[in-house]
Amino acid sequence: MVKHTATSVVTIERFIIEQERLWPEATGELSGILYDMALAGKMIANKVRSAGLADILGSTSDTNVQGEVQQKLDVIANEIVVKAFDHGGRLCAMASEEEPDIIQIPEGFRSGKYVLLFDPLDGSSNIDVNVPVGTIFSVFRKITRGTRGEMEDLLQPGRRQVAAGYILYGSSTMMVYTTGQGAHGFTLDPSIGEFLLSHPNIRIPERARYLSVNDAYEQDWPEPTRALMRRYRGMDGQKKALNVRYVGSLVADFHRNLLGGGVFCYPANEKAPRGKLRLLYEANPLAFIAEQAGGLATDGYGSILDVEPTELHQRTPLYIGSKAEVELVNEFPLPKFVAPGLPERRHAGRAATSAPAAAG
Ligand code: FDP
Repeated sequence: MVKHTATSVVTIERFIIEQERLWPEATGELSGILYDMALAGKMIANKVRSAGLADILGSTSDTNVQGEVQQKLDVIANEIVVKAFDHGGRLCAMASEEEPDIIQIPEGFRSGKYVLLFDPLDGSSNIDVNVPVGTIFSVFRKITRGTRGEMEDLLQPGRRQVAAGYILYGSSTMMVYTTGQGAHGFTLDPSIGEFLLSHPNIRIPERARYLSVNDAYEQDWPEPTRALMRRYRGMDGQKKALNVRYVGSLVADFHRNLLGGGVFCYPANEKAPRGKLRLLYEANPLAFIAEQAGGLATDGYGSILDVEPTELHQRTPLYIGSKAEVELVNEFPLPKFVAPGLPERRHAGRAATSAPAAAG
C-alpha cells in the first residue's frame, strides 16, 4: 500500500489509481467501477441533503402539487446507481435490493467482466426523520462464459468479492471501500465536491465499546441468543458490559462500531427465522470490510463470507464487528434458523448439517 502522511491531501481518484498501480495486470475497469460508485454516492448525497426541501418524501404513488408522481428517495437512489453503471461497459449485470430480478445491461451496450450488487438506500425507514442512511455495494468478477451476466455470476460466496464498500450519508458523507488491500475511508468535502482520504487502513478496535441490537425482538429470540445478549451486557458476570447504541440504520451502526469498536447483531428470531438483513446487498459487503479491518462477521454458523447464496434476496442473521465479540457467538450454539420448506443454508467447505443442533 502507498503510504500517505496525515498532511497529504489525497482524492479518492488518486488513491484508486495508486492502488491500481500495485497490480500490473489491472485493466482499470475495477477502478472505473469505484469512481462511478463515488460519483453515484455524491449524487445520492445531494438528494438526501435536500430531501426535506425538495418535497421528495412520501410514497411512490403520492402526487405532488405539480401533479407529478413523487418518487421515494430509495427509488431515486436506485435509479442513480443503475444509470451510473448500465452504459459504462464495465458490468455485465447488476442486482439491487430494490428490484426483484437481475438487472441486465441494455442491448447495444458493451457488457463488462464484473457484476455489481447494491442496496441503494439502506435504512430507508429513517429518511423521513433525518437519521443517517447509506448505500452499500459489492463487486464480483463474472464467472460464466456468455456475454451477458447470469444469475450464477450474482450468486457467488462473499469470499469472492473483488471490491465492496458503503457510502454513509451522515453529518458528513463518507465512502469506505476495500479491494482486499485494507479498508479505507474518504470524507466528502462539499466545498470542492471531492472525497478525500480521511481514514486510511481502518482497523476495528479490538476492545469493543458498543453493542448494537434491536432488543424489541428479545421475546422472539431463542434462549442461546438471549444468553449471548446477557453476556454482551455483562449480566452474567463474565464480561464488562458493552454500551448499547442502535440507530436502526445498518450502515450507520456498522460504521460507528468499525471506528469505535463493537458488535452489531441482527439475530434470527421466531418471526424472522432467517433474520432480516440481506446476504448479498448488506451482509457480504460489510463482512468483507470488517475482515479487512481485522474484524469478523458470522451468521451464527460460520463466516458470512463462506455462505453459498441460493437466491438474490436471501436473508441472513448477522453478527459483525470486533473479532473477539463476534467469536463469542460460537459459545452460544444457536438453533437452526432455516424455516421449514426453505433451502438449507450452505457454507463453502462445510455441510449445513454440521451446524449446531437445534437448541430452542
Ligand atoms: P430499514 O428497514 O430501515 O431499511 O435492512 C434494512 C434495515 O433498515 C437496516 O438498515 C437496519 O439495520 C435494520 O433494517 C433495522 O431493522 P429493525 O427495525 O427490525 O431493527
